[in-house]
Amino acid sequence: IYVERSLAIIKPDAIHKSEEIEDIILRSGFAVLQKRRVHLTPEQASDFYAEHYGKLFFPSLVAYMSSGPIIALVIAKDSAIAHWRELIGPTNTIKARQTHPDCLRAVYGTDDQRNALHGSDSFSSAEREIRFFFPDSVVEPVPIGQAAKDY
Ligand code: YYY
Ligand code: MG
Repeated sequence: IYVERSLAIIKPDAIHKSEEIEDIILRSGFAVLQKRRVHLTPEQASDFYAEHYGKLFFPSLVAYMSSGPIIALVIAKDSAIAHWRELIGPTNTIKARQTHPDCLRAVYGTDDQRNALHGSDSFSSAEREIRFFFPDSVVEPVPIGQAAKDY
């Protein structure tokens, strides 16, 4: 059995709350395996969100994600991908405030686009997104119990 990993991003609108958010991540039982603060160029933001290329919101999404520094984290726990998605909540912060008032996007997000946090949506996107931010990271899965002491 191996721990599952997800990419998490603290986006530009929530960067001033990053310490508080990292604290919540740890208290929710995730191990933080890697962490990097970066300011993406518009081209890098476009690459990261390539699946949304051509959609109406794409240009403003790219502008938002390259508007300031972000923090990318590799987080790990059992079912990390689903648990982190559940913790951050629905994509649209405004709707999230109505239906999931305690989720992180409801608390830290700004509007229907600037939603404070990113989470990988599947195993394959997690692998791709982790490699995007941490190209040199180990590819082998991390055995449970070793995450905390080895990283
Ligand atoms: O995975 P998640 O972030 O919850 O949503 P996606 O559908 O993958 O969209 C990525 C990103 O794009 C979202 O976090 C905000 C933005 N966005 C938007 O501005 N307007 C939409 N209608 C849908 C998504
Ligand atoms: Mg997505």
